[in-house]
Amino acid sequence: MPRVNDEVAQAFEELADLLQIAGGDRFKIVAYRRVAEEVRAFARDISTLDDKELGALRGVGKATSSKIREVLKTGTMAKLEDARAAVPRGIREMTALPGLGPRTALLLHAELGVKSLAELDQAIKEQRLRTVKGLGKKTEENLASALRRFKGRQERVPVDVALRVAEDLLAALRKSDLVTEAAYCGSLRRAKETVGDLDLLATGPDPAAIMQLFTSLEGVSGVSVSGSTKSSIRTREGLQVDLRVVASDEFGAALQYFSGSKEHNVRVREIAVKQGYKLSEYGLFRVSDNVRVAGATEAEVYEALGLQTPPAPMRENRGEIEAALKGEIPELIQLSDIQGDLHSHTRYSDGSTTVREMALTAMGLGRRYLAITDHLDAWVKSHSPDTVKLQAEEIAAVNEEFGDRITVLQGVEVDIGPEGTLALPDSILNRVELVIASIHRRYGLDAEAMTRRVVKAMQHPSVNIFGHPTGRWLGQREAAEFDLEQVFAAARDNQVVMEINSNPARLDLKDDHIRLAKEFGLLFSINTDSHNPGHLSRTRLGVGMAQRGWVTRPEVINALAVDDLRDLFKK
Ligand code: DGT
Ligand code: CA
Ligand code: CA
Ligand code: ZN
Repeated sequence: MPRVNDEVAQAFEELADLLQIAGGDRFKIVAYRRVAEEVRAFARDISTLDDKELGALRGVGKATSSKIREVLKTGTMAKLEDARAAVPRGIREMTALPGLGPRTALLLHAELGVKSLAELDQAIKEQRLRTVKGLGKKTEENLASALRRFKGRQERVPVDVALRVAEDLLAALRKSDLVTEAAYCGSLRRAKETVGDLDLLATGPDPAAIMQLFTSLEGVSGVSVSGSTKSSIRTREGLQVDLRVVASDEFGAALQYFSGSKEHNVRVREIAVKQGYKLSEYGLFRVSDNVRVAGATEAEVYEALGLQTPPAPMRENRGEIEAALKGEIPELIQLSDIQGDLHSHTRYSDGSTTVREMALTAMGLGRRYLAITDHLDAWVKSHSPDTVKLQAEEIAAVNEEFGDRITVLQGVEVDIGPEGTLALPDSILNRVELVIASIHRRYGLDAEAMTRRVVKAMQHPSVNIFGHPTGRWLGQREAAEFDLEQVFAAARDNQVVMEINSNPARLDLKDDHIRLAKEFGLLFSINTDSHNPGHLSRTRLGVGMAQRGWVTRPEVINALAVDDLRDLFKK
């Protein structure tokens, strides 16, 4: 659709919203919305229309025509400007929140005096929305989660984007002779699923020159702080990046401090104080004589305090301090442990390419096996019923060609219906080597129905893996509200493996849920859910999430060799 049409439509929509908030004429409001719809749906650029053609659009009379001309000429209309002036800016911002229309915005303003997103946030925290007639507790909860998502979308960046930016910047810094060491820390190093800002550290003999280099790097779109030891820039991706340059004997202490989390650091500092030390980003100092006892490496800081060094993804004060004190930090799964990938798609469903192309890329990444797990239900319905055989032959040919370098397994990803039945007949499920069962539709069932649905699916003897278990979609959809404990118990009883889906928009299961699943003794499969070859390198994102969930190598089925894996699937 032409961009000008969109602009005009938006102006009319905004006008309608504002008039509605201000209590304007209902018929006019409806008429403006209709014009917006009509203009938006019009295929040609409306600025090319003559008066007669413009007047022929549905709902467009003489007055509207001239308003459209006004927007085309000036980008706005007098009437819209008046309406904007009549409605406080904050209230206009509020209507940008999904689920908060003009009617509710008006009600909130009239009843609670709320006139901005910040005030809305406050009112929700104080549970005042539920006191308003016509709103109630459910609306309050819905708006609370909409607001959280809205804030998240505005401020936080997905981990894959942050990782790419960080690695590009670090590579550019490391390439220079000015920099002896550089690293990223903060939430990215802790492998969080989203990142607020990037925290980089560097060391080198001439800090000012490093700063000079940093603020002029390619991809920097703005510089907000430019000091001799700290600079902040914004990248093209809209990500804020802080760089701190420290002395080389402070590097470890700074890495420890800026890796966080804050909660973890508070605990470590308490331990330091109890032992007569002071810990800061400059080092670990003995209070009695102010001598620095550690600081060059992170390990020496932890060691001096009698602590094991917890891997960064564990540092959330969720038990890792206790474990480190007792020397019981688990040996977490590493990317290099991963032997294969058990979830991928090809042209047999919604993937972009062939089995062979996918296998080639997986091979290049050092994978020893790859499971092709297409959604075969649609294909089976619309094509020959022997799709499974056809695909099996294609896979056999690829296995023949690549010999012992990579093994391609034939699996399926089967949809779990609302009642918990699987979307493919047993005759197909029995013929493939592995079955991933996942939910793709109808997430809105209540918790009880969802739980029943998932438990029933797991009881099907063919199911090996529960795919992207909670269905969360970062910034858009929360984890489904089923009873995780019942589901995990059913998975244990039926030997179903939990997926840790590495799609950066999913990262599902997430850390807390992984730890709960571990308590049930469940196993995990860290999968990419690739729909094209580029997705196959996402594994490390899933490994990061697994590390945040304290997962060890014996708990990960795709750290097994392919023969052992095949045994496991013959349950
Ligand atoms: P983010 O950026 O929101 O994704 O999360 P972080 O963890 O990267 O937080 P950020 O960028 O505000 O700070 C980076 C690290 O610096 C943080 O993880 C721990 C450390 N830090 C920041 N402020 C404080 C503080 O007030 N006290 C302590 N102990 N550490 C702090
Ligand atoms: Ca940060
Ligand atoms: Ca920061
Ligand atoms: Zn999939």
